[in-house]
Amino acid sequence: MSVLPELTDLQPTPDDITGDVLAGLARVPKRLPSKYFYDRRGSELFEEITRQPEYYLTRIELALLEASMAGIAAAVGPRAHVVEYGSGSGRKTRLLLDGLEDPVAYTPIEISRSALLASVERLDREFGDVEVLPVCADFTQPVPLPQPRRPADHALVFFPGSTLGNFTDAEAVRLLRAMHQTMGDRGGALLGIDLQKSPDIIEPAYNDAQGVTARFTLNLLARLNRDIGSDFDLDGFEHRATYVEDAGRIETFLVSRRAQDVTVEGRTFHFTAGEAMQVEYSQKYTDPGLAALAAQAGLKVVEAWNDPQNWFGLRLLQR
Ligand code: AVI
Repeated sequence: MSVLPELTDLQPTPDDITGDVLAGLARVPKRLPSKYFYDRRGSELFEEITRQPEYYLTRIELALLEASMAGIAAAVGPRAHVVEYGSGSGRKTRLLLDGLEDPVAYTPIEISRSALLASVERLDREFGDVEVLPVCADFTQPVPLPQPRRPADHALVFFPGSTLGNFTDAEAVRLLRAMHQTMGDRGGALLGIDLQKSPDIIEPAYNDAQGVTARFTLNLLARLNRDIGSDFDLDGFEHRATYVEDAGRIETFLVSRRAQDVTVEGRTFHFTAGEAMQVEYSQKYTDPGLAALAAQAGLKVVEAWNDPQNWFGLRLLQR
């Protein structure tokens, strides 16, 4: 029988969330952090997004990972400690752990305890030789890495899904600096990045016909109401996602359908009718753009793999 690996639990407390939300609502324009999308329901809805026909990112990245795995394994080298920022559903992780040569350990760092436990339980059962060392934490903050029993040759940070694009450039550089630290001298980082292309392809991915993305965005408010006692009226807001070509990113907002007040921790915030609160960025990259961010973190792009249409890329970064 498989025993669940020991969990390092640094999950954010309701006080952390309240602090972030109060700070975001005090800004002009108002802003909520997208990292709070991923409670249990939010993680389920994100999984559902990845199955929508318009959301090409996951489908293409999985195929690309599969097609490029031999080259990735050769570039990464044997006996890696794989450290994943976010654990997702584990589909990409499974391909990576299967394809790398003799991986020693796997550490997913994931903010949602339910998503972390579900994926870790499955992976631990499937990969008996790989020590699984889960950490429940916000990976945007420094996280001490657990040490595997069998020494690894190097660390490989795995950050698929173009999740880097959910951060502003300044935050992305901070995250890349954290990766620089985690990977050590001989390590690397394997990033999945969505590439710039026609808005006709990008915009529908964030406005699917079934409305799953809209439910995902609105779930942020339901989650905050439950966890920090705010009183957002879910019928009072609607999802809006637009591709801003100059910035090369999708900008997602919750737009107030009417003038209304929202209370958080006894503080009242007024929304005008039509006021747009920013909730997520999804940056789309060019190679020079990514190289510039990496350089600010002391990293170089040393290998690149794209799908045949150049819609999505995998990039290996090293010091
Ligand atoms: C997780 N992240 C990379 C997704 C994205 O594409 O920005 C989250 C998402 N938001 C709406 N749809 C998907």
